[in-house]
Amino acid sequence: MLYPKSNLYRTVTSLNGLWHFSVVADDYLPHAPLQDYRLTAVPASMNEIVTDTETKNHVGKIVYECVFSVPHISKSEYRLRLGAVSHKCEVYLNGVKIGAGINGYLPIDLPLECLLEKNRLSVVIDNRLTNETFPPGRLEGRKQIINHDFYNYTGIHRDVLVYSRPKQHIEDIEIQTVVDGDYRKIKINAKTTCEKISYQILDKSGEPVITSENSEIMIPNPALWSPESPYLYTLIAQTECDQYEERFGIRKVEVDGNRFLLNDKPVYFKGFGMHEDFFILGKGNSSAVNIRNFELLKWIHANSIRTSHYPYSEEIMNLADEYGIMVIEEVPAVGMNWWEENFGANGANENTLKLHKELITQLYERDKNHPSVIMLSVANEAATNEALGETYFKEVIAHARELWPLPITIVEFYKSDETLVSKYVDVICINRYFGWYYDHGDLSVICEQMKEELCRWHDRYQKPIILTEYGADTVEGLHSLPAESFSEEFQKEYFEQCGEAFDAFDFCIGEHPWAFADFKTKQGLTRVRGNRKGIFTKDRQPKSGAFYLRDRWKKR
Ligand code: GCB
Repeated sequence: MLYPKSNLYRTVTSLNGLWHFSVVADDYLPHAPLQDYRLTAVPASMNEIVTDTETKNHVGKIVYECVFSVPHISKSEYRLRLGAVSHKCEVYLNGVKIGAGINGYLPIDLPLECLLEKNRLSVVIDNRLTNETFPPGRLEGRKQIINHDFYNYTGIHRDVLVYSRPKQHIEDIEIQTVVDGDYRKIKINAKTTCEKISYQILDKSGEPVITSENSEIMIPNPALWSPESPYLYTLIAQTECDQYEERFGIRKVEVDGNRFLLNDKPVYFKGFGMHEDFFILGKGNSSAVNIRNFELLKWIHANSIRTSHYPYSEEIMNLADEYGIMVIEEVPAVGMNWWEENFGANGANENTLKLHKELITQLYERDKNHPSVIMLSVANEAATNEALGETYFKEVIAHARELWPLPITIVEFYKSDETLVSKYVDVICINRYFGWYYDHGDLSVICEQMKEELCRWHDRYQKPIILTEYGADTVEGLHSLPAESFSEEFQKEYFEQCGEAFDAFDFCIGEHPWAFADFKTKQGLTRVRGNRKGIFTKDRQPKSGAFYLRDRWKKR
């Protein structure tokens, strides 16, 4: 799946901006233009824009509508790309259904076949989460029960683009890089309806490196991609009537014993789990917020992130390539730890499993050419301790391995002797909150408990381990000497204790404190205006712990 780009053969028109929207009944069909509407913004979540609780918390259907026109271009076809719509949607052009979206975090790309002079685009969104959605949820009438810790934002969260491409076009490009000893090659797998295709590779400064009609190209002495040197090449694929430019990097990823190797060198992961979340925008993509996040990641000497708990926008993936931030990609399988209650006694049904696999495929289709992606997480804190969970995830992981030529992981909540799934993955990823959810406020137990935990996992699996979550809610400006929970001092000392434990073992290959920044979640007794475990506040200012991590990671 190629991202829409404009060039001599292709055009892109953005439909971002003001749209009409309305809450609608379950049987609503957009046969006629909306009469009774309110204004909303794309991309954004509607929840942080409206001022009435009823709309903000609406569970059910909502329609978004806009009108657009595009010039007629002979020998070209138009398509529509919605970057992400939360959660499910049906898409109508001039009242006629043209397609549907199955989840809130991956693009919907549809042909626009019957365009008129003026076109009415309607997106009917359903924000309900059930046992057949990702993430899953449960409904009690109109009440939405969710089992994950982030706000259930509703809206069109990423760009809406109408694009044209030639009827005879390049459909897709997959770039595989092969690095073996001194041997470096790229293999291009291009899908095209054209007869002939040729390739040119440009270096970082835009200078041509090589031209070829062959889909296997040797690049003499290539620069490799890494966080220290995020070198990107550009591939230009050219046919007689189409052209497409794709950036790529050359790198080798491998797990060897206790080590995670990038270009044959051991990696220590420093970074965060995060959320796409900001004031007023909700989950709406914003270039300014994205760049601020990456500037902060570099400032604190991070080299990696996990896209907890769903795929992030394409723009974020491009920035990760460019800034040199390694990405553990995660599919929106979060909150799958209540099999009986949510999925029934027989576990997840066939539709759930099918969709889970489909999302892994779609994510691969979207992100396969990003050098920053170095591992795939198939779920966060799932019921890996149940026999049904084992059967389910064994199949999910096998499917992921067929596609992704990368290490695979699952982020674990259960203990090393409880999980039945960690044996199938390459890297152990665990979330642990010693001194917070257990022995709350006791800084003295953290280091020992963490060390014991790391040893238990390593003794059992002999695999490298990353702490993908650990942390403490911290209210900025709250100080306490000696440190007490919720204060900035507590968060800092908490990280110090954890750091000491991680440094004791070379099989511990990384630390991702939770979370990059404070974020909105459902209201609850432990949540004072959201989850406050951020190392940065929601407006992206550092808490005291950030300075400790910056210092530590500079040396690590
Ligand atoms: C977790 C979850 C994460 C939560 C975090 C917390 O284990 O993976 O989504 O936000 O704990 O703060 O409770």
